[in-house]
Amino acid sequence: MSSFRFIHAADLHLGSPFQGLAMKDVAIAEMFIEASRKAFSALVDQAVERKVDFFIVAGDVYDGDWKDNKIGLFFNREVARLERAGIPVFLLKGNHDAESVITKTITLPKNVSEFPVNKPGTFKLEHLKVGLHGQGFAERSAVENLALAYPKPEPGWFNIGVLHTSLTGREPHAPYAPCSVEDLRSRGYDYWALGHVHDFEIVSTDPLVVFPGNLQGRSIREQGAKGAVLVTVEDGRISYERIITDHARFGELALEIAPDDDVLMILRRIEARLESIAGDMQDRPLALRIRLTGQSRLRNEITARPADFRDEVQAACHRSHADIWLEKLEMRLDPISVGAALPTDILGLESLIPSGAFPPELLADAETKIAEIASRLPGGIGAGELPLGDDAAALLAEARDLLLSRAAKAG
Ligand SMILES: [Mn+2]
Repeated sequence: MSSFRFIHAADLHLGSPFQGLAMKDVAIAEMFIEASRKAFSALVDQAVERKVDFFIVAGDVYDGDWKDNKIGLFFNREVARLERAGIPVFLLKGNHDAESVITKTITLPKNVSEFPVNKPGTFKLEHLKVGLHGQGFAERSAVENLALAYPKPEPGWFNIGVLHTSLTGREPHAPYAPCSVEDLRSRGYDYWALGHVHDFEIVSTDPLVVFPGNLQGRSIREQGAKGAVLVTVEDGRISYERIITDHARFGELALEIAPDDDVLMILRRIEARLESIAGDMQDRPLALRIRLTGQSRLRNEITARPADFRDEVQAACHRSHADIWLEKLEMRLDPISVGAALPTDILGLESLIPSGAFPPELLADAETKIAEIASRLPGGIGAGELPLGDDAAALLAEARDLLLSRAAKAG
């Protein structure tokens, strides 16, 4: 068997709107949007430098239909660099860039081959004795087990199955082209290049079944290092390594504060925890979600003016590293329960506003109103995404705290 190497990438989601960070931080949002493109360019650089023999993208090159041709022009320019380096590219359509979803088109260079969508197809690299089998998505939703219809392996060749799938279920990813690892194994291939799940995962080692994850995290739900996989086959022996491509990262920091902490002390605690985080950034900007918990005598004061306190926390982030951006500040503080003087509730607000769990009809009403607001927000809100990053109960609790603490201050 010949020796060769290839890159397996998936879920580029080019054109994906940026989710997270305050809308007012347009420059910061731009930096993160730019990161998705830079990540793909970095991967193309690696493919050319390491002289790979071919390049696979297992679905979701595009995040959805193009607003204009900008993203198609970008992709063409990058894959043309692969063509000039003599590297063939194999694309598969996923749920986000299914045949019926993408209406615009830019002619791609001759090195690009795309798997058919109505039946499985095979591409052969005769000189390497490599066969690539795959079927893309015709529609956004693919409910059949596509893998079962994949063709028999080319005998004596290195066979690769390319498939966009959630396997038997990978929450929170939508269930598409469902199949079991056993179904894949039954095809008798040497490697399965999967796409759809955004986390890197070695699903099986015999045969090697891999989700490379996406190239760039796009929201707080996509944390940690992101990239593709470089697979090397030497005399029938397969090895792989990850190529990290992300140019910006998302992270989370949970911190419990002490009841008597003043604002300065809270900021000092945050800065102390940021030291190691800043050390790990390797020149990437970081969008950080900070969650504060614990009892605090400052709870009412802070909750009454959330924007000022948020700016203080952002400033603390910048004192630790110039490129730590506060993605969100989650305040989960409890009032001090013992010996605390309750504010005089002149208006009787506390008795009017439900404490504890909210009644279902109030939650339903809140959800309707949030949906109304979401439909008027600028781009960036995907279908099924919670527009304000929290569920209705958490938003109502925040609103209740804000109202009560302002009323307490006024009283
Ligand atoms: Mn997908």
